[in-house]
Amino acid sequence: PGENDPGSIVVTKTRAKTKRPNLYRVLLINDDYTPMEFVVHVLERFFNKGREEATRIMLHVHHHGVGECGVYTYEVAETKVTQVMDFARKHQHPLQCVMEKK
Ligand code: TYC
Repeated sequence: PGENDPGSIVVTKTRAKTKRPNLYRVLLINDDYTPMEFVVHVLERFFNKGREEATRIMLHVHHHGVGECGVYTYEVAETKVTQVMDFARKHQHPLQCVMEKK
């Protein structure tokens, strides 16, 4: 095949680019004042965890200082952070929720 081969046909295969979205971890930060039960409730309500998983994550944050609640695309992660921060403020707890790129 080539320019000097009049009988040849070049077949170009194209491959659809399946680009994966950037993913973000949503993290809870430990503090000394937010009640454990409130954190468990947050994990159930905003991160769709069952009571057992929610309790496991809360205790992980309590003991290690930080822990993952879930992994989401940018807009979803941003929404979760805003929902948690608004809910914590409304109940006057200092709970902090942040997102970080994976
Ligand atoms: N350390 C808190 C307490 O002892 C509980 C807690 C857990 C607070 C997780 C925040 O993200 C947090 N009441």
